[in-house]
Amino acid sequence: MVRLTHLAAVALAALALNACEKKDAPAAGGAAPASKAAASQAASAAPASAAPESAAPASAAASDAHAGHDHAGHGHGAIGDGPTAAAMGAPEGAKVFFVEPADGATVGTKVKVVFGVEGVTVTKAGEALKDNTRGHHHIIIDGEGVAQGQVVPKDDKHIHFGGGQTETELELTPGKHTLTMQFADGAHMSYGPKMSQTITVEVK
Ligand SMILES: [Cu+2]
Repeated sequence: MVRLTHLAAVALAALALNACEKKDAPAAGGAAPASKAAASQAASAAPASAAPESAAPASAAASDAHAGHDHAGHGHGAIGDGPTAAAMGAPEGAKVFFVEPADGATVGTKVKVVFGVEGVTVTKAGEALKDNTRGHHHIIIDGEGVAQGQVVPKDDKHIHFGGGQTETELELTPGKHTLTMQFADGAHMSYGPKMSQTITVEVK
């Protein structure tokens, strides 16, 4: 009886040791479950009991790194670390403007619109997410520009030109309307009021 138990213990210990080696379990803990004879699954118990200890420092480190950068104005997680183009803001002196129509123009219900840029390059949506010299146009009909870092909504009044278009034709109802250009980065995040212009047109 004594011998059997002893043998069993040795066998279990050997098993546990073996399991540990095979699993390259996070060190330490491995021996402990073996002494509890129950050691039903020394192999799985070891990593499990070791996990909380080794996981804690790892996640703490992660959240430290996380705290190290500025969260303001960028959509976190979607595009990885570091500021997005929109969060950086467009370069000094850059602007967007309507080439057509002119502010205050009287136009038909089909309105040709031509977008102008200075100091930035028009590119497709989804590209150059960290490059604050790039982005694409949006038109907001009878609405307002979008605050810097906010994603431009997509609906009847907020039209994206994610293909990198520099002109379009709008269909408007008769009456007075405002057209607002809004430049935004590759992730549709607005460069804010500096990269926006609003004009009024009279549709006849
Ligand atoms: Cu967009």
